[in-house]
Amino acid sequence: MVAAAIIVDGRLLLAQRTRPPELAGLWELPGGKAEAGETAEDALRRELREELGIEVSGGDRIGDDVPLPDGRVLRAYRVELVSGTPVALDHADLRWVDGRELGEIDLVGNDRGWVPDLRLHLNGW
Ligand code: 523
Repeated sequence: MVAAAIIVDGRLLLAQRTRPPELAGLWELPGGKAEAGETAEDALRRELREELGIEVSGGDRIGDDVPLPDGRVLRAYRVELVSGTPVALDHADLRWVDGRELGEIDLVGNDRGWVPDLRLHLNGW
């Protein structure tokens, strides 16, 4: 599983989940499942095109791997917004947050461990 940290002008893009019910309403770094044969960057480019209608590039790791209960691993990557304006095609809503807001928003549990790393990127930008 891959998740994207998209930072523009010192703000991080968060997306609000619609499913499953236990995660609906919580905020996440957008992303999804890498398909067989896809690199992480391929998967991020495809998922973000499908979910947000944007083109991204890059893919340096951010934060630690998060093991999921089903045996998969969730990894976050810093990507650059190349073109487009994000639209919530598969999420309930989108928000751009600064470092302070990132600490106050209700993130999905799996993404919470990345907050200190994300803050470094937000403040150092
Ligand atoms: N997470 C998660 N954080 C996060 C993402 C992108 C995903 O905790 N930033 C978890 C949530 C789900 C699982 O990863 O337990 C699958 O995410 P989902 O539903 O966004 O990805 P899909 O739809 O590509 O994959 P499947 O639902 O597994 O088919």
